[in-house]
Amino acid sequence: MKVVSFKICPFVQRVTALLEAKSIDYELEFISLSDKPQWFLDISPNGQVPVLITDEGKTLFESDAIVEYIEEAYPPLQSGITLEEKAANRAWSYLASKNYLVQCSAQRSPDEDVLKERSAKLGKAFDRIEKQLGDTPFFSGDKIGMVDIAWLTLLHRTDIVNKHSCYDFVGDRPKMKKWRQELLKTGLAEKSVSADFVEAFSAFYLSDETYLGRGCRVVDGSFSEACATDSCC
Ligand SMILES: N[C@@H](CCC(=O)N[C@@H](CS)C(=O)NCC(=O)O)C(=O)O
Repeated sequence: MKVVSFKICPFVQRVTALLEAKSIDYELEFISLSDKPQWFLDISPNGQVPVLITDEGKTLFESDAIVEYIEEAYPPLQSGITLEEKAANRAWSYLASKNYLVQCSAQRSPDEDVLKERSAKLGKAFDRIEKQLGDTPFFSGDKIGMVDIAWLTLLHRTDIVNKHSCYDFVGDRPKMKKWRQELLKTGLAEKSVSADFVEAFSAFYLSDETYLGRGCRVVDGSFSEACATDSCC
């Protein structure tokens, strides 16, 4: 199968993370979103990535639909779960994916005030998942599942931002912090993106144009002057 991709797209990463978690072979084809090729526009009804082209040549779009297809068409990540558990997984996954663009926009904040406002929005979703997390390494227990895959992209990005700027979108949420650690330990974050992902991500989100890129740091819960080194903690 083939995934039509854009390097720093979180919706694409959710799909590739699931493929990696299931050890399914796939090819990637990167396109430019500012100059979409005609073949892509011909097969993508919404003009967006990800698009998945199955081994049979069928074209699928919308990441929610694609991950559902991958979960059902191949040996499941989570076998033997009830319909209610499946529905709950969808709902908690949706809380992640509907916040991908919220996180993107927060990462692009030009200044402190905008960052505060945008990260507060993301924080509401983080509060809800923090309340729902238990004491197991992953969302539903000891094995990685669909909700973990959906949240992986958000948590991966919080980790990159945190390493660059000392600002942590996760904030004071201990269960999420532990969860992020467990998810990163699986290696799926790196496997689901290209080798130059951090570079490409940083060029867009952590450049001089963004508050995070200029190396904001948090002291006693508030932002202090910019610090532009790679590691300012
Ligand atoms: N609802 C879509 C959202 C995908 C999406 O927003 N993709 C972005 C890249 S991260 C895109 O293709 N943007 C190009 C455009 O909208 O023209 C999904 O879940 O697949």
